[in-house]
Amino acid sequence: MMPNPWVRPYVLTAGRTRTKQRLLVETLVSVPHYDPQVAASLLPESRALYELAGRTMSVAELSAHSKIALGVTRVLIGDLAANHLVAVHSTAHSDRDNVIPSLTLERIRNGLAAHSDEPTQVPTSQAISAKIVVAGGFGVGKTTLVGSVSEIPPVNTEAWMTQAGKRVDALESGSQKTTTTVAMDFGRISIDRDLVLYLFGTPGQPRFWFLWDDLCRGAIGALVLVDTRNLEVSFPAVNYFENDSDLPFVVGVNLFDGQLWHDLDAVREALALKPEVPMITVDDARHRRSSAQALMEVVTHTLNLRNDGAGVPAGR
Ligand SMILES: Nc1nc2c(ncn2[C@@H]2O[C@H](COP(=O)(O)OP(=O)(O)OP(=O)(O)O)[C@@H](O)[C@H]2O)c(=O)[nH]1
Ligand SMILES: [Mg+2]
Repeated sequence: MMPNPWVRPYVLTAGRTRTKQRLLVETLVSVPHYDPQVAASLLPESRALYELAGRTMSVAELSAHSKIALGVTRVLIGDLAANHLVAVHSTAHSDRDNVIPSLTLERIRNGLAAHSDEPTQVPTSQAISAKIVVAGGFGVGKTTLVGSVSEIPPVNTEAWMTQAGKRVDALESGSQKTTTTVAMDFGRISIDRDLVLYLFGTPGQPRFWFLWDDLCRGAIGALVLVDTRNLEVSFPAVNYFENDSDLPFVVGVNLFDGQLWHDLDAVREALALKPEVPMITVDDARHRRSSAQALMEVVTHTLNLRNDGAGVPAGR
């Protein structure tokens, strides 16, 4: 059953915007014991989420497929979990340690190196998830890169996000806020049946900056794509990771036509990039191997920072 588009999002949650469970965008949700009678007893939105979670998917996928705002999805999943109808899986990043174990990072790196176009595997009930953020300005190849390496078609359907969820309760009297939609890329790579890597492309429009913190929370790191023909469009992304986030990041020069027009040092200077930020080239974002290689560099960078003891661990 499709959710009712005429209900203001937070009416469904009685205005609540928080959950007890830690529900990151990549958190996997599954249904331990599907019961059709339970499904029939649920309100349409909760029912839609319950049915979808039967396939074990992330909070972001649940939101995108059900077309229920991310914040509302979180609250409804929280309610389902409180009633033991769905299981909320752990993520690779735990708030307690504020770190992703190095062994998990190595598993991800090896998985990216080996990854081929195998059919999607259904994650086990113990499966955990991790994520890498793909950022950069308009037209730098974010969707292309995510799409080339993902085992699912890029889910850049309109993932419904509400500004209300972050800032203003939609029910506030006189509020003019309505639901806004954002095309958000995400992709999925099953490292194995117990570990799923998600990729999230950041929405570029400035009015969605507030989503970046949410997308970056608990991530392994970020890949910031740049196009040397149009460097300035990626300035805001570089600024964000330099100043507003402690997430490790790597800058990837997308070569588009396979040619490096400017020396990497010149690009580094133009971006005013600190020397410790790695710069790599992405030979062709349309090809899985190039894209996987770039993602491996992000994982390697995070591991190196860890080993140097210099870096802040993945996560915020
Ligand atoms: N030849 C070539 N074309 C590419 C490559 N990467 C991206 N493109 C093309 O460049 C255009 C923009 O790429 P997108 O992946 O849509 O870029 P984006 O960063 O998602 O763009 P926005 O979401 O609009 O900010 C598309 O037409 C792609 O097909 C590449 O590595 N080689
Ligand atoms: Mg795009």
